[in-house]
Amino acid sequence: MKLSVAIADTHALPSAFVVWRGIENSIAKAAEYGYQGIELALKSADEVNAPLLAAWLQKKNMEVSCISTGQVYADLGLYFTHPDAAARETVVTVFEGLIRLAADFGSLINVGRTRGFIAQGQTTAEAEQLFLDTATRVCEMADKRGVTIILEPVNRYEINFINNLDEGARLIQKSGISTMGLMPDVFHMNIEDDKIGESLVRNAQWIRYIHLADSNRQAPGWGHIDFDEVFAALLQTGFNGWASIEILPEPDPDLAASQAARYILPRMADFNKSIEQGY
Ligand code: LER
Ligand code: MN
Repeated sequence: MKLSVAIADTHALPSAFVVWRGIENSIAKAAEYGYQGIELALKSADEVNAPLLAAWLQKKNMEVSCISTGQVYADLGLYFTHPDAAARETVVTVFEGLIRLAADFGSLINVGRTRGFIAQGQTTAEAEQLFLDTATRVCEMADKRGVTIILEPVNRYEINFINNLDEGARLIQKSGISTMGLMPDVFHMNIEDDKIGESLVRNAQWIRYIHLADSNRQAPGWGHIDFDEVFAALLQTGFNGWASIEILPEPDPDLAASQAARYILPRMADFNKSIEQGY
C-alpha cells in the first residue's frame, strides 16, 4: 500500500477538500513529509499542464494516486443524475478530458458527490437510472484508456444517494460494469456503515482505493476511528492499492499533514511487511 495526500491548485474554490494548494509546492511538501503521491482535485483537465506536472512529479519521485472530481460538482454544478440531458452531456465531456489526463497520471478517477443526488420530484429509481446511464458512458470511455472509475459513498449530511459501501456495491453490481470500483472513505463509513472493518471485508472485491481521515475529519489519531481495525480489515482482504489522506487542513495544513503521515506511515509499513510475508 502507498500513501498520498489530497491537494488542488491555488485557484480551486475554498470548498475543495484538500490539505495543500498549489500543485508544484504541494508535491514538494508531500514528498518532504514522506508521502509517495498526491491526489489531485480537479474540475477539468485544462487546469493542468501535463508536461509540467510530469516534470514536478519526476523531480520529487512522486506519483498521482488518483484524480478527484468533487469540484466538477461543487464548482461546475455538474453531476451524473442531473435531470437535464444537456448537463449530463457536459459532465460526460468533462470526464472525457479527465480520463485522457488520468491515463498518464494515476489511472484512477473518483466519483464522489459528482454521482449526483435524488432531486426534488425525482424518485430513487429515476436517480439510479440516470446514474447508471451516465456511469456506463463514462466507464466505457475510461476502459478504453485503462482508467478505472471509483465510486465513493458519502454520508447523508452531504448527499442523499449512495451513503454506504453496501449501497455502492449494490449499484455497481446492478450496473453490470465490471470495471467500476469502490472507494471507501473511513470518515463517511464511521457515520454510515455498520462496522468499518466488517464492511470493508464484506465489500472487498470492489475496493480499489481508500480515503483516510479521523471521525472529526482531522488527521488520523486526532479522533476516535480505530485505524488498527481499518488496516487489519484491509490486510484480511489483501488490498494493496493507495490510501489517501483527505482531511481538514487544521490547525494548519503542515501540522495536519505531518500528524497524518506520522500516524499512518508506521501502520502502513507493518501492513506492507505482512503482505510481503504472505499474511
Ligand atoms: C470527497 O472525497 C469527500 O469525501 C466528500 O465528503 C467531500 O465533500
Ligand atoms: Mn473522501
